[in-house]
Amino acid sequence: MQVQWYPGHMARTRREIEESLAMVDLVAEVVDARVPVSSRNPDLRQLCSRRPWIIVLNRTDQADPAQTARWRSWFESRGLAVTETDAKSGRGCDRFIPAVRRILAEKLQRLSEKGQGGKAVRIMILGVPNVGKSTFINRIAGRAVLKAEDRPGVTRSRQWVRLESGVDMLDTPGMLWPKFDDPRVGVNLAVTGSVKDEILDVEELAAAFLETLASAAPEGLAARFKVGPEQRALPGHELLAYCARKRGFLLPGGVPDTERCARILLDEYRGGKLGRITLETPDEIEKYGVSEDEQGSVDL
Ligand SMILES: Nc1nc2c(ncn2[C@@H]2O[C@H](COP(=O)(O)OP(=O)(O)OP(=O)(O)O)[C@@H](O)[C@H]2O)c(=O)[nH]1
Ligand SMILES: [Mg+2]
Repeated sequence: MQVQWYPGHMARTRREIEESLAMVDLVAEVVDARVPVSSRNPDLRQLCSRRPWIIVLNRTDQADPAQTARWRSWFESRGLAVTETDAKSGRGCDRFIPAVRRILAEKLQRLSEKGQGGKAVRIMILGVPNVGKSTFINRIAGRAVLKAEDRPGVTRSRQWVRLESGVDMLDTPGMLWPKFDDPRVGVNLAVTGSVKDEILDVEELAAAFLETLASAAPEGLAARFKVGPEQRALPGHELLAYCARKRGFLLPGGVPDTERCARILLDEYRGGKLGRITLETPDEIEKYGVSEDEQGSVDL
């Protein structure tokens, strides 16, 4: 399934990020812990590759904790600093600023020797839509300065937020890239809410998602939709019809109401009713090959 979503304002966002880059000391990329690779925009990496970088592995409350630990090691083994957060409750957010100060320690030391130690540290927050960038900044700031809502595209322009601790944080609109090379990336971004629902065929999405779930979380599917080992290998559309029948979602004449089932499946996943499920693991990603263009070189 191919999901395309690159509205006009994305190009403007890209330009604004590029412009702001010279002003910031560090880039913090917020990613969704349920899809830590699919929710990374390759364009952003390229755009900001010469800045110190930290990964904010957010939405950890919705992800499988064991997988989150594996992802953390995976990123760290590639030389990237990581903080794990649940911006909704605030868990983990207090470790972010100390981690940033550690990364910038040498630069801050140099500035202080030059008598410029009082300057604010400037951090740009980047990420795909709806991962929790604005909520994260609100948490760190300790007040709800930025608008945050459960849909993609809430933040429309850049906004600086000044913290008492001598840190300035720049919120940016969520950014996608023009084309997903792997169709699973589109599915993962749609399921986790980074792509607007209206542009999607919900049944097609649910069918593709069910195939992922059948391997990533068979327990959740078994508990809510009675999917047993015999059904797991079914093609997505058949699996969707099976789930609709098992839940009693039927149209007149006993036809499975696959559209209703699709909506409920997505709602239940997003609402955590299927459990804390991470949709991609480091092993899989290694299998389908991920580029190694991480931030090796850093301008401090
Ligand atoms: N469960 C959970 N929900 C979160 C977390 N972080 C953010 N949210 C919720 O996710 C929704 C989106 O949050 P935003 O902060 O608006 O996301 P954003 O990345 O700024 O989105 P755009 O501005 O649209 O790009 C809100 O309903 C938040 O409450 C988290 O760690 N866990
Ligand atoms: Mg926002």
